[in-house]
Amino acid sequence: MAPQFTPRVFSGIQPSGGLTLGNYLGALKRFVEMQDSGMETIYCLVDLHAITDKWQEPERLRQQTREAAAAFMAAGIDPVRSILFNQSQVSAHAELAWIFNCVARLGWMNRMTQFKDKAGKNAENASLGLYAYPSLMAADILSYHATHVPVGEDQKQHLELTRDIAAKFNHDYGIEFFPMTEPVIEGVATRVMSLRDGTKKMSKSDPSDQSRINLSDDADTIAQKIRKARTDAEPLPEAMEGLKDRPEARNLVTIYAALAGTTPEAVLAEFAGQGFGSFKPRLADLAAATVGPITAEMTRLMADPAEIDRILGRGADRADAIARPILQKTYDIVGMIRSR
Ligand code: AQP
Repeated sequence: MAPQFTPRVFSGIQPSGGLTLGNYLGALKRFVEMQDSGMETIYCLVDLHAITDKWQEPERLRQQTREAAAAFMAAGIDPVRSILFNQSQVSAHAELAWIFNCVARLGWMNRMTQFKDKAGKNAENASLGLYAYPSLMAADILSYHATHVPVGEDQKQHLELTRDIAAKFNHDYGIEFFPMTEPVIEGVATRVMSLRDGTKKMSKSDPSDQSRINLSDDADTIAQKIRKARTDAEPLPEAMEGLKDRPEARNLVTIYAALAGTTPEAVLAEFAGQGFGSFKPRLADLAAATVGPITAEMTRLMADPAEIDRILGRGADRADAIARPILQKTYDIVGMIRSR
């Protein structure tokens, strides 16, 4: 009989820059909801992933990791009810990733669209770490036998690969050891787009700061970015069908709906026939009302970086206590001698 896995939530965010409204609406908001629903939740600042794409200035990486931890807590993650830590403090992630590098097939990795997007035309110059990123992500999740992973739409393919790795491992060794993790891709804004180009994802590493709303932006900056956001000259339509070929307009309506806790259809019912001159200031107010309290709390938490480090250390101890036995058992299944 297949084993029953206890419901357990795991997810992470790269501290490769300040967190964006996309990270918040697509991931962090859901992290908080899952924690508040009473599930066992483990959240990670994936600093090993953060060095796969670009070289990170060491002091800046430390700062970004603390800032991301502060953003998690300011958004509602309670480091007592959830486990909150940075990935590199729990070595099981990197160790299990090696085993998974030997399970995953090159053909699977070659299909990963995020690698193609991030490596761009110069794939020969991309790091091996960027290529192996999805294998490390599978290790992040399966180190905890996590059953549910809340993510934005862009991570769907990586979650499918995680299931493929788990299934092949289980099949190769003839044991139902790793669970088939379920992606949780829910909410109105699972893919928030850039403010400068409605066909590109809002991303913390986009070279243009104008393309995103950062969780550290103040109300004036948010208003200015939304005022300058690319749109078109048409008024808002009555139904979503009318936004089919208007990616920038659709994006702003979706962001509004997610922030207001409603649907894009309800937003259009309110604003149909109006131009962006009246819509944008209302969106800016809504965004500032969500981001403002988070920014204020982040600033308060960042005043004591040593306390953030202590919280991450305690989280890492708790995470290690779950991951270490799973890793030991994995080594045992694979046939590695464990004699000390
Ligand atoms: N624009 C987005 N809309 C919805 N969800 C998003 N996420 C990221 N961008 C959006 C979700 O946030 C979580 C953490 O993502 P990540 O930091 O691990 O990596 P990413 O997906 O590559 O996000 P970024 O911001 O684009 O990072 P960089 O620029 O460093 O690569 C994930 O659940 C993701 O889906």
